[in-house]
Amino acid sequence: LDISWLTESMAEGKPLAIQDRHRLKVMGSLTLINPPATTVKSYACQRRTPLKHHNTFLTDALEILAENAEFNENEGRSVAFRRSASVLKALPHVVRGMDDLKNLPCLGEHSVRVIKEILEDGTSSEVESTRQSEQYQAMKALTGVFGVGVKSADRWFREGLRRPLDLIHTGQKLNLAQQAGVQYYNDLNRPVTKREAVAISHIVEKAVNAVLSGAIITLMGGFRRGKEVGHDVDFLITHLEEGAEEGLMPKVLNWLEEQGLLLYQKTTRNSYLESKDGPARPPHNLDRFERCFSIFKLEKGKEGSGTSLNTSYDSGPSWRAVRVDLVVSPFSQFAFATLGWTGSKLFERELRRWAGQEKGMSLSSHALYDSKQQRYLRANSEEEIFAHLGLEYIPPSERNA
Ligand code: DCT
Ligand code: MG
Repeated sequence: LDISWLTESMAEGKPLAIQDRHRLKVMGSLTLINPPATTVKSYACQRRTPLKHHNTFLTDALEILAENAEFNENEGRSVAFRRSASVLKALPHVVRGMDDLKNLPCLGEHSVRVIKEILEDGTSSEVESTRQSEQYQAMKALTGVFGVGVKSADRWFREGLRRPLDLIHTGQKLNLAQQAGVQYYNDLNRPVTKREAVAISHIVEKAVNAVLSGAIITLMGGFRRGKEVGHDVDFLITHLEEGAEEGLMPKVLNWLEEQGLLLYQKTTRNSYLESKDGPARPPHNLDRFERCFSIFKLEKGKEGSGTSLNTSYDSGPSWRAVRVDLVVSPFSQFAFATLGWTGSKLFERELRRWAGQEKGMSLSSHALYDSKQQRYLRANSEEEIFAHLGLEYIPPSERNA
């Protein structure tokens, strides 16, 4: 764009000639037509992040480093890589050069270095050596066992264990969850499809309806955000009549048990009491509902719409194991529970950070507390919670941060 006529007039301090004023006006509208490069907001909960995006070649790499930082119990580093990856997921275009990163928030020095290397050489040496490292591979395999966290996996790694079966061969003492984790390792590491999630929904609906009429059962987690596969199936159960949901979980589990549909279950009781707990935010905001971590036995051909023949299983046993999480929430907390259980994990984390740092509020899956007003803010829908937080509403399908 040649604007020498404008700079010359300005340098000479002369008023603009009529035709130059016209040219300036046209330029103004051109600027409107071609707005400056995409602006990206700095909290993930302020952005729309679709499931499919343009930069997987970069985000996969950054997420390996995030995962490895988790294996090393370096949470700060892990979150930094996850935030960088998340910014790239929200971009409406492919990142082709370093210029595309200008003005983007949350990109730390380390992430930028990794991105630069990938853009220039096609791969990052740090990411590749991490991917191939014995520690990363062993930690990935061992934490891939249901019931095994980073601490146990790390201890076993130091003792020379590498694979889930090593836990059995070396006679490690395993709790019930871990025993089930090893037993069903292959199934539980096979992605759960949307079809299978729907089949499980039907089973859960049948179980809940058998013991309480009028309950509302909603599919949460990744499937609510539009994912085609997941590592588990998450359900939130409530009832319009506050209190009717009390005692529901054991009855549902009994029913499932009687039908032979449960391979494993462990329930934690609802421990949230607003009056007692006050606004204090539990470190993990999700662990205070009546919640059941379970493994379902899903029969072949039960997924899909009633067809008994299913070509996706040609061999193997007549059923597969599927991880299912059930959560029961009182209706007054249902909007908060829905928001908290939809994810993604980073989106949730960023919502809580936004609430605390920008609004002086405390958000959990149970409630929203306004510290300035010193009161709880009620909400009957996710939209109302976003409004309380001064955020534009982001639908579940765009919370894939
Ligand atoms: N969640 C969270 N913080 C955690 C764990 C979970 O905010 N530490 C929320 C967000 C998602 C929801 O709970 C369900 O958790 P997951 O099943 O682990 O996540 P997901 O998004 O459903 O992933 P996947 O598709 O692999 O099951
Ligand atoms: Mg899930």
